[in-house]
Amino acid sequence: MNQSIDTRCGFIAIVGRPNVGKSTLLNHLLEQKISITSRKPQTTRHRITGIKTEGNVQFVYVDTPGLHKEQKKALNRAMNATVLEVLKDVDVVLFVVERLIFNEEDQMVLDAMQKLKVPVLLLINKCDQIENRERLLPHIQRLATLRDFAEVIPVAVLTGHNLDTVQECVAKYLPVGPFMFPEDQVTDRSSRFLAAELIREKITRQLGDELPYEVAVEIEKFAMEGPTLHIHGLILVDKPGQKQIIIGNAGDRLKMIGKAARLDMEQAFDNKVMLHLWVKVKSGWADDERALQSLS
Ligand SMILES: Nc1nc2c(ncn2[C@@H]2O[C@H](COP(=O)(O)OP(=O)(O)OP(=O)(O)O)[C@@H](O)[C@H]2O)c(=O)[nH]1
Ligand SMILES: [Mg+2]
Repeated sequence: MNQSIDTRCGFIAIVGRPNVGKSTLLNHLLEQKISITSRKPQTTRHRITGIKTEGNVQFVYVDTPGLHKEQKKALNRAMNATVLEVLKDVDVVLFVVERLIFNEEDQMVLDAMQKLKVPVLLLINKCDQIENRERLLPHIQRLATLRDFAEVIPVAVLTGHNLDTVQECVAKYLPVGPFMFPEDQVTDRSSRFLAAELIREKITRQLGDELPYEVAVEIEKFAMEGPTLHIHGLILVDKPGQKQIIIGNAGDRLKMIGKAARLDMEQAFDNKVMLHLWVKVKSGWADDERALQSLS
């Protein structure tokens, strides 16, 4: 039988304000870590595609940076622009909010989708953290008046609650058509990109609030030598003081960052990894449109 008649395939954007759990959702839907996560807002900076093929359905999920109000720096403006760009060309949208909150930034996301004709599924995440359960239903009813959502689904991504339902619902709305990617492909991002992101994740997670978000990572080497994958990562910071914070006492912190990143890389690349990290000051990169392009 002709595959294009039998199969469904489409793009599903995952949007929402920072920190609601979009990247965690992508990783759980894929059952694989593709997108980095942390408890801090604005962790994701790029559009990240995660592909899942199950039976006759291919889901092409697109994780996006959290849409946010603060747009002073070029980096922040670029992140918001990425979200709007992704929304232009998708088949289904997963709009993620959290707990019983719907604030100004959630409203911004909703406004950005005003003219969209494709189905928007509203996911209320972190339901595991809702103490007053009886308040959930009225909250859902209120949110349902904000737009004609195709579905409203309470979920807890971390515990997996209702994720099957999400996937089943998404499948219903995907257009009939041939697969766009090979069935075993999980992302369209390169291994180099994933390596840089894993390093950035460990920095974001380990540095608490000591460091602003002005850190970027470039991979200078990514090569097999014998049975070992050698990766060299250059960490760019904005100010000399930040370099010292990342390096830590006698290099302690950089070692911890390196170790955690290496362990994740070995899992992601299914190979022994030798990771070298350097830190360099490159002032103003988060405000430099050209530098941003080289990072995307
Ligand atoms: N309790 C609880 N925490 C969750 C759940 N889903 C995600 N989180 C946590 O929420 C935090 C933010 O998750 P991310 O996936 O990085 O959020 P994001 O929306 O991608 O954030 P940005 O990339 O910054 O826009 C992390 O600490 C997650 O572990 C959930 O279902 N329950
Ligand atoms: Mg994210």
